[in-house]
Amino acid sequence: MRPTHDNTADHKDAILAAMTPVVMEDGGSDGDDQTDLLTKTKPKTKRPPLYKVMLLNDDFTPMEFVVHVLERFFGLNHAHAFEIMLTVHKKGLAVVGVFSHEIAETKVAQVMDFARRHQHPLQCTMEKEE
Ligand code: TYC
Repeated sequence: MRPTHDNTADHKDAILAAMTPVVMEDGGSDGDDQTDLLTKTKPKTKRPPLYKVMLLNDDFTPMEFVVHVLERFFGLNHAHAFEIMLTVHKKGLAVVGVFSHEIAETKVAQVMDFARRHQHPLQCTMEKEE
């Protein structure tokens, strides 16, 4: 006679599998809407924000000093440094690099300190990138 409830080992495994929530390592779909409600999570892979470091124009800092700053603190070659300095001179400001918050802060502090020590009013600022 056939039992009312099939309690074979295989069938017990199938019942347990159906009751076990599927946790996907990537938070993706397992193709089952029911378990998705229980297990879908946002993969948090947000990159840290970047910061633009800018030089501002003024009427007093010598051009050669600005070129030197760009070579020394931003690793630009002479031609590139001269070009960026001229952009600042003509347009009022220019982005001279994009960095993590900590590196950007260090660059700004280094430039401001160097300018102050040489008694030039050169200004360097940072701004979060959109
Ligand atoms: N305008 C300055 C001058 O004519 C040169 C200069 C360039 C100053 C860039 C600051 O960030 C600057 N001597």
